[in-house]
Amino acid sequence: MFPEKGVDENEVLAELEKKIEKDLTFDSGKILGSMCTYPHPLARRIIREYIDRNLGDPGLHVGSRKVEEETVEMLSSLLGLEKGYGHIVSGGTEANILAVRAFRNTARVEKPELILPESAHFSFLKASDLLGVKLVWAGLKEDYSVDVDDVEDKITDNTIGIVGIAGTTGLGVVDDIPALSDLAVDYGIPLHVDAAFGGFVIPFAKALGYDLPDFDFRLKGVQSITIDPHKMGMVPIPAGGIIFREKKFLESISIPAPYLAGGKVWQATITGTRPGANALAVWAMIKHLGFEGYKRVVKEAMELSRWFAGELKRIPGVYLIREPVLNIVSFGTENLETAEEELKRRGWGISAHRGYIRIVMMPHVRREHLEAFLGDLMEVIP
Ligand code: 0PR
Repeated sequence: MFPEKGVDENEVLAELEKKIEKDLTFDSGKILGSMCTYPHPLARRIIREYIDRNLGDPGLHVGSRKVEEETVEMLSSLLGLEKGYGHIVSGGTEANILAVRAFRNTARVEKPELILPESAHFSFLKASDLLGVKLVWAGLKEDYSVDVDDVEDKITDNTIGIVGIAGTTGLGVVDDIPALSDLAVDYGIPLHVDAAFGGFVIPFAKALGYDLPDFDFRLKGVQSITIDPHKMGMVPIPAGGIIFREKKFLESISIPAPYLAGGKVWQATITGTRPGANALAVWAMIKHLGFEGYKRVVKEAMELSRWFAGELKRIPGVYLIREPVLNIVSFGTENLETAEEELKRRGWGISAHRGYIRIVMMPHVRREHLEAFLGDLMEVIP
């Protein structure tokens, strides 16, 4: 019911606090299955301060628009591209939708089809539904990466693009993007890399010496990349990222908004009015942490994952789905559903809907949290 009379601020706050009391918070150490994290204090400060900035009307917020451009430039450079074209968007879902939309609009075929791995995130189902693009699923190999031969077999005249994943949602697997890129070049089809999670992990892990495939614009077939600052970038929600190699992709999805303060403005994003503060926070976090800072975060997360995987292997009745590739460890148990239920009852923020439990070593996850979790796990398995 819409209240007739307003009430005092403190009363509202007290009522609200009560209502959200049951929310799990990142500082509780109980959230182990999320790809989001406790936002960095600098990012929080920026959001608070500049919450009014709207990138949907860049003529009003000229400075913020420039900062978004610089952010896209910095992300492009992280991904091996001197000048990229893109936006800070609401998340990986919007970024993936924009990529599929750009591929569809530039391909101009009557019955568009997109080839993607069976491990792809469900955001592509939304893209398919919204854009009338048929999804053609490619199978996975034993190591859970996409079967590139199967991708090749599925290419037709209707193929508008191929998707590769750099950090799958369930297991953190990185597809053989170099092989997919070769295919893309050979057949003249654009390749989109969903690095929503891996984009803020792989470049740093490679610099630390982890053996991971190339996945970015250094590969000629890669035409677009999703990279989400609101995952391992430690920026508050919403902050996704989409980068295109060429301007034509962005232009193909740009709609004129003729009456805005900046004169005739072109909008490529799904959202019109959109938070400038989050783009400013991405810029600030990249400036503040730099490559070295993110490398430190990733080093800890990768080491913790290897340690955790080793501990899991020592528990009878528990098995790893595969050795960790990035900072995600997924495992199964004999009576998974009962174990999940009991772990949740004990307050753990995890899920097992894919047939395994996924633990994501986000920056808020510490060894002591995992030790406590392992203790509970040993108690709940038969
Ligand atoms: N691409 C990949 C590879 C993803 O893993 C995800 C999200 C997306 C795209 C879509 O990104 P947005 O959710 O930003 O639109 N993967 C997470 C997942 O499904 C999303 C998530 C995050 C779920 C935090 C739970 C959570 O607590 O696991």
